[in-house]
Amino acid sequence: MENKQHSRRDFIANTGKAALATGLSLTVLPSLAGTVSEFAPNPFVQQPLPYDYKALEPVIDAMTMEIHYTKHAATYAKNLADAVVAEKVDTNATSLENLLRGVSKYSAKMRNNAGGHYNHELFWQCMSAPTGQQPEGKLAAAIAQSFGSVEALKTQFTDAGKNRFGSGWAWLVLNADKKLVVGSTANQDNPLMDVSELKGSPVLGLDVWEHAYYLKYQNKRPDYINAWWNVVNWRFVEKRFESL
Ligand code: MN3
Repeated sequence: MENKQHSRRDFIANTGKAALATGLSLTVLPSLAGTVSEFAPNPFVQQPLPYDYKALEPVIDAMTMEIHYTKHAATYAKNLADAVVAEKVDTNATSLENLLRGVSKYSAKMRNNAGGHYNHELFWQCMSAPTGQQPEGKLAAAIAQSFGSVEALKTQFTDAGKNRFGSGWAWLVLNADKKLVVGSTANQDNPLMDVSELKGSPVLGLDVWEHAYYLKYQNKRPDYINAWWNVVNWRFVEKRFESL
């Protein structure tokens, strides 16, 4: 089942690339139209996890992953689908990112669930089985320019996550000046939103809600963040950065 879904996703992604390469119109792929910086073939729908629930152990335990994906994140996706219908959003005509950019025009339900869905979809992709990867290429150069070093970036980002009071997210963001910056948002807000103080395109996001870590780390959010660096999928983060 999961393999089948994966190959379907690969097929869609490759079809999109092939269409670009041959100059075919992307109108045959409405879900991709105008959404070049989005990372999912159908951004309004929860995508299969790119790995097993236990893949991120020992950093994130299988039960936390399963509850997080099938309960918390699935609920955001369902509530987003309801809000999109209730508030008459044409998902063929607008991207999820554009909806987030103008989210102040919609209800609190839309804000919480569009943000919650988008943030989790990005979060899953930002992780992979512990590999000891380090940032490379253009992303590594941009990190050196903005922060001085990867270690300095990690310190700032970890502080942003630790110091976010209550529930929220820590972010590495490409801002309007094409500079990398670090910050955090409350609840399920994100830096795409017009209501957010931190603004830009999310490159890397970290969920610091207690549901993301409480079973294993209890109240020790800093321990969770420090361990989390071991499962960051820098190969994905590099691609994401280069797509912006
Ligand atoms: Mn979460």
